[in-house]
Amino acid sequence: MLSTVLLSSILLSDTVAAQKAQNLDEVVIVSETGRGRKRSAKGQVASIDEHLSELKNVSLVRRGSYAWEPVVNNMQTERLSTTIDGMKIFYACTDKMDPVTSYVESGNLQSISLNSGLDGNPQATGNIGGSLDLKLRKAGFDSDAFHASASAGHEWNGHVQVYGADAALSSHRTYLNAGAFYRHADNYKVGGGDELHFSQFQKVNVFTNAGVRFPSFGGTEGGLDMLEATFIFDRATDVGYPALNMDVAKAEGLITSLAYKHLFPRASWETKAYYNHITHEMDDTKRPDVAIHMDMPGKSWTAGVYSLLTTSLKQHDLALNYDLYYNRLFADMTMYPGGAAPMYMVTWPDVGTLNTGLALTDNVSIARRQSLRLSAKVAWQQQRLNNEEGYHALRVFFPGMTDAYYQTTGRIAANYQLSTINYQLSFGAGWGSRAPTVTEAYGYYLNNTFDQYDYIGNPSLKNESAVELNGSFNFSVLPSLHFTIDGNVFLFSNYIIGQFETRLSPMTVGAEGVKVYGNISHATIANASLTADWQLTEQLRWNGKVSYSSGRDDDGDPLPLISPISWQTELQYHYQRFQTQAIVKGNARQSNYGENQRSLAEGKSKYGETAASEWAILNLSAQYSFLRPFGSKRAKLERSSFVVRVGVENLFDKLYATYADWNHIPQKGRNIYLNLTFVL
Ligand SMILES: [Cu+2]
Repeated sequence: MLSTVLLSSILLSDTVAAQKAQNLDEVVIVSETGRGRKRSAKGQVASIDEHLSELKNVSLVRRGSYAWEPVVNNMQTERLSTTIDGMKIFYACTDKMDPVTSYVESGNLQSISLNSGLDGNPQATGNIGGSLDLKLRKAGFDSDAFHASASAGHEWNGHVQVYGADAALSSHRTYLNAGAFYRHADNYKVGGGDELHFSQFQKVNVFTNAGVRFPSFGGTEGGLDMLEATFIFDRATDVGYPALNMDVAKAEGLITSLAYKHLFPRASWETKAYYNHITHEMDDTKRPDVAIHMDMPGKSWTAGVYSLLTTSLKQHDLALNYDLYYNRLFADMTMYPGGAAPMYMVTWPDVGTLNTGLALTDNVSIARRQSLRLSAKVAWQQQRLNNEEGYHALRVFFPGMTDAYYQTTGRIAANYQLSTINYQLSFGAGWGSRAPTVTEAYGYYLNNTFDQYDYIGNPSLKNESAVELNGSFNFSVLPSLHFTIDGNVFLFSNYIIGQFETRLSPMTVGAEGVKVYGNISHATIANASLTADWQLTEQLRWNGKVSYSSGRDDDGDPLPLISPISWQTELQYHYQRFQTQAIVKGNARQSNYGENQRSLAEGKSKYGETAASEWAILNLSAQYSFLRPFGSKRAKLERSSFVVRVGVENLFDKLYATYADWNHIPQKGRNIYLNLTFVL
């Protein structure tokens, strides 16, 4: 659906300039009409999580069928930055049930771009592993008066239903688009046919964007000053989390922004103010055998502004960004032990974070085939604990703590690229640091169901930092056969991770003990991959990929949730408006987990991870687009299209769980889907 974009040339050139200056490592196209190699076989009907899984460096931690947690370069949320069109947004769940990617829908987005490692997008802070920016889809200024699209999808396993529609009105001076998206899923069946209880969800999303271009002095055409506004409302209800002890009654996000843009002859300057608000309510009332019923709501709101200037000066493509945001995070918990008085505690003590930063990136063409990219950011932040009760509870463990903290973080990265006809070579290095997250610094008895420990934050944590080295080599064996080898290594100092604290006893029923976040002197995460791409004939294309990762703590023990060897091979056949593909993918056995001798002697698995079996599945898909595909500059009628996509995932109905499936909840069994998209 939502295939109504035609950016005016003025906006398009602006976007291209911004992308050049950002050196995007990978982009997945979400909207039906966007152009680019990477997109989901399910088209725009795919969930954000499915779109994300198309990215090479991304894997997803799954706690249910909704709201998967993106992992980049084997690093989770704490070490990543996720922004929506440059806007900061923070999740509101102490159990990570709501990564911020769960508060948008495919219909809202044009694409998702990923910058791997420390070379982040200008608004990113704390992005050691990488930064994701979700690019909103806007109608743009265009002479065409009206576009509309509608889509519907059905998946037989779990009776997933997806409906979406949108419409856009645009002219040279103004545009307005609006749309709605609805998803509903029942419990799905795992391989072999068993139903996975509490894997249902429901979600609605509405959005609107509007833009005005002011007339230039003395001119009749649209001018160089424009104002753009965005509004997104997203609400998920009755979301089951089969891997956790609780579900979600409601997770609601409100995202708003107002941007002012001015175009200079060789530059663009955008200033955006934004506000977003998230409410998250957990629910265990539908679970059988709950020992102690609990209420656990969380709230997050963020207000911010950024101002980005991009320009081209001789051989330089420069981007200068200033940003400022203020975020409030509060979560509490009320336990209702049968027959006794309720117990109340604050789990995130209403932490206010004021963060401001300055970023500069420069893409320099050194010679005809060589370029250098430099990026740097420095950020300063203040945190204040606004909830007295939460502050005093934490102070019992840290008598020296105060209610305000200051941190300075930064990053700097350089990357050199050499391109010839036969090969492309790039290597880079960077350094960056991040401040502890609110959970790591001030969390209070947060039960982690992965290792069954209650976690307490540590306000005296030092910033974590890392040196990154990366390289990539792309070469052709035949004109039609390309290989890419790439790798990166992150050498951490003061790596933040939970550590056993035997002097404290847990509060959660069934918890094994307490961990307190601490800095370990060093840790290493390394990733390497080999990809091949072969255009066999004009119609037939093959690609394959294998990747290897490793993560070690200061004792040399494996860090948790590091991918085992993973691989994928895909054959694509393309003839006119018909396309079909077969993908086989799998993981080797996950046998590298932190079960060292010392912790085993104490009867503990260091990070709670256990083995995951190897697996492989086969997916088939096909698509046919009737009428002329969108994008041709013909008459409007010819631009309309009707796309049918059908496919089957996990054809052989394998029962399997990946290393990233929280508590080994099994993946979907055989799943047949049919998606229809109509674009006018
Ligand atoms: Cu939650």
